[in-house]
Amino acid sequence: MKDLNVKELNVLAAQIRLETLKVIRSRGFGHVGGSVDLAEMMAVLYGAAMRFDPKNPRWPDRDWLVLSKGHAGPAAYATFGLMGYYPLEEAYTLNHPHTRFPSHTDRLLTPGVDLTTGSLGQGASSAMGAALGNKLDGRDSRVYLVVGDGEADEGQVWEAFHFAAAHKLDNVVVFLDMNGYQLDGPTADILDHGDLPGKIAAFGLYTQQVDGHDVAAIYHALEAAHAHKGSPSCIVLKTCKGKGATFAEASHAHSSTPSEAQWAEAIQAAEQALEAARLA
Ligand SMILES: Cc1ncc(C[n+]2csc(CCOP(=O)(O)OP(=O)(O)O)c2C)c(N)n1
Repeated sequence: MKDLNVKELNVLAAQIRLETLKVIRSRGFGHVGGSVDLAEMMAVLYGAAMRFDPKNPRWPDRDWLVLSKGHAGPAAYATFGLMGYYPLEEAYTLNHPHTRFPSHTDRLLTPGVDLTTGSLGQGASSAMGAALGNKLDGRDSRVYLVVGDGEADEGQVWEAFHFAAAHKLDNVVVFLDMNGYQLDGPTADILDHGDLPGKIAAFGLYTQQVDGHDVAAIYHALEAAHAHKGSPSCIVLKTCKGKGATFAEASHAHSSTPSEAQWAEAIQAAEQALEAARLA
């Protein structure tokens, strides 16, 4: 890990949030809520934790990101653009015909995407396979897997956790985005998980819970996860679905089709948040 620089990471998170909004705006509508809430996590991963080479996206010794909640693709596209995988403006073609930037992440299309995702649950299993493969190959690469709390309704997620614990995959860090909402309402109303962090811990993952919008808390949790040996880790991120998107933050909407005026207001607010982070 790079040394912790809170200001730098907050600036990066604000850039990621702004660019995520711009990417989705290029299509006019999309999965805003569950994309913008990952900005701080993405900033810590790509700004301080991960080993990657934008000029060689398939570098065998890279760390992997598996965005199993693949509908958050725009947050990945914004981050990869900012990291130099491609000119950022290219991602302003989200879901346009022949784009390299589909709404859900596709490893055959977009540099930086390690696994194709979108069918919820499947990314969790694929990520554990990649982690086991890296171990068998003698690589010290890590796999960072991002799962939604609604996604955790899928039995496949738990099968993947079971597998990872049984195979002692301590090269895996799961981020569980606990924003409390899924596609059509609060997660607790649709299929209540009860004590989600407790259940993950019971499956054998070294589990921590942090404020998902606090870059220092995420950084320190990652340090602890990296230091932990013998079992996979999970960092439960307590997040606000729609964080920083003026039209989505209060409603926690899954998909948004804002008016032009709402887009303009949201972009302006995100620009101001970036400026404030730079001045802090
Ligand atoms: C197997 C499968 N079933 C249903 C869907 C449709 N779907 C897309 S996103 C979503 C809700 C996901 O909720 P959550 O994981 O909490 O995502 P977040 O709220 O963080 O965006 C659903 C049901 C899907 N993509 N895959």
